[in-house]
This record gives sequence, C-alpha cells and structure tokens, in this order.
Amino acid sequence: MNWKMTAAGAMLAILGFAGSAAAEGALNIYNWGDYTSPEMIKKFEDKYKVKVTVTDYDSNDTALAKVRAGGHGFDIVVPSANYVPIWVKEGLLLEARPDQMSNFKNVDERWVNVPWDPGRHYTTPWQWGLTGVGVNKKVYGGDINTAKVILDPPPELAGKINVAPEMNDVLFLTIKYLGGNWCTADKELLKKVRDTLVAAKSKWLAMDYSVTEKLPSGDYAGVYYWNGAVMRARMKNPDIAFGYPKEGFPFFMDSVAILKDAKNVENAKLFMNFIMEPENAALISSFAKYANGIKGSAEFMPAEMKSAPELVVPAEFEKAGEFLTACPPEVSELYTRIWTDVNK
Ligand code: N2P
Repeated sequence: MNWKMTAAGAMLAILGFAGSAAAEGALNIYNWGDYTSPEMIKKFEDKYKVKVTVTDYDSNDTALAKVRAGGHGFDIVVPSANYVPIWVKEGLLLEARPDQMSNFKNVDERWVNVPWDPGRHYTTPWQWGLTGVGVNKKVYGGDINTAKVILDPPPELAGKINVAPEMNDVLFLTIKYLGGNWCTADKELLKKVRDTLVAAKSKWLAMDYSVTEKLPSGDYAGVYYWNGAVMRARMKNPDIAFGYPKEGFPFFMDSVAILKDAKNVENAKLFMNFIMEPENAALISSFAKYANGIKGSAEFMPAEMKSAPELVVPAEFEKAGEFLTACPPEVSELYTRIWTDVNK
C-alpha cells in the first residue's frame, strides 16, 4: 500500500466518522411494535429533516435485555412505568430534563409528579391504558369481565387464547384472581399463582404480541391484552368485545426516554419536545388507540375514541384497576422465577 492510498483511506475514515459523530439527520427509536404512528414520524422527519428508524420490541424485558447488552445503536426507548426505575437505577437513561422543554407545559398535571420519575427529569408521557380481556362474542357468549376467561378458560375458548408476553401484567392478573395484593411475597399464594398459570397455559394457544391482526382474523378467540389494540381489533371485526377483569386489572403508562449512550441526543430531545405538542400526541393516540398524557390533544383525536368501550372504564370496574408499580427487587426475583417456570 502506498502513502497516497493510506492517506485517502484515512481521509475516508475521518469523513465517515465525522458523519456519524455529528449525527445530523438520524434518530433511532426502539419502541413496542405497532405502537408508533407512521404519520407522526413522517411529520417529525419533514419538520426537522431527520431520518427516523423505528425498531420494535414485544415486552419490557426484551427491551431491557437488548439495551443492557450494549451495541444497540438506539437513541430512544419507551419503557412502562413499572420498569422506568430499573432503567434509571442501572444508569441506562440520560437525564434529559424534559421538564425544562418548551412543550412540557402541555403535560397533564396528573402525569408530572409520577412515582417512577418524580418531576419528569428523564421521561415524557407516550401513551397509557390498561390490560384486559378481549373476546370474540361469536365464540364465547358468557361473562367476559373476569380473569377466569384467561386463567380457567371455558371450553369454547380453550386452545384459542393468546396472552401478552409481559411478565408483570400476567402475574398481576393471576395474583388478583387468587385474592392477593400486587407485590405480595406470600409463599403459599405464589405457589398457587404458579400452579394456576401452568394449568392455564396448557389451554392457551400463544403468548404472542400480534393481536391487532390475529384477534379480528379469528386466529385467536380470547386474549389478555392491552385495551387500545383490542379497540383496533374490534374496529376490524365488530364481534370483538372488551372485558374488565373484576378481580383486578393493571393500568400502565409508557414513557419516552433517551438512552445514556444515544448517538443522536439533540434529535432525541427534539423528538421528546415534539410529542408533547397536542396535535402530535393526538397522532400517536389516533394510531395506536391509547390515551396520552398531553392536555388539549383529545380535540384532535377521532370522536370514536371518546366513547370507546375499551377506553372508557365503566364505573362499576373503576375500583378494580390499579396502576402497575415496580415491586422490590427481591419480590421481582420471585416473580421472575415463576415466569421462567411457566415458560418452560
Ligand atoms: C400494544 C402495546 C402496548 C404496550 N401494541 C403496553 N405497555
């Protein structure tokens, strides 16, 4: 190799490096699948001349494991409330101070001083909702406002059930069904939780994420899944109905955070501020059919969202809902063990 070639090579390397270090024009988002409005992304790309790439995950644990392993290349992640404290504690998130951004004034007061991120130094609201039961009424006509549909399924639904692959949501449902409190460490109760889940799982078809297609198509006749996705399924197939497990169901909020090793921090901050604009938050919700935490966004959302049976919790079930929190690490360890057993 002569000197000139080496110099040219070095030159290219420098240019290439400078190109990615300056990171103008790119943003890599790691989010739950089928959850990010393409229209909102396009609007952001056009406004800031940034090329956005969205990569999907199907559970909090998948996302956490991937980022923990390093080398992911993502700038933004969208963990649920019960996971944010773990991300912060492990030093995976940048303290991006969304609370100091210009659009923060649009965040509903209710979602500012949240236990998982007091004052919102790390995260900004994405969407919130709850996990409940979705059933095809043509297949099963009985009571759907109970966890029994999933945990002790009627013969009509056996072998046709899909459960969200989200450990805490499933354990929450089962603990409540058996009369326990969330984050219980009661050994006897947890043994029952395990046995109930092992027995129930033999009657499930899948623990899969793709419900917006497979519930309306008839591949699944019963699901334990998030409300917005079931609303989308019902819009494709009116035989789908949503039930609120009276024994107890979990509420969630997913929040947008910037990763500590993000390469495109400025673009990620622009994105955080962008989604706190009511019209943009409305695009997010109109696509995925969950509520968001941004004041003034509802007026930009389709009318059917204001009265959707999946989004408006009936008064009689309001008390059964509980916000899903992070359990102490020693309790989470017990739950992880049960989950591993159930998934064997
Ligand atoms: C549904 C995504 C819901 C995320 N596609 C629940 N945290």
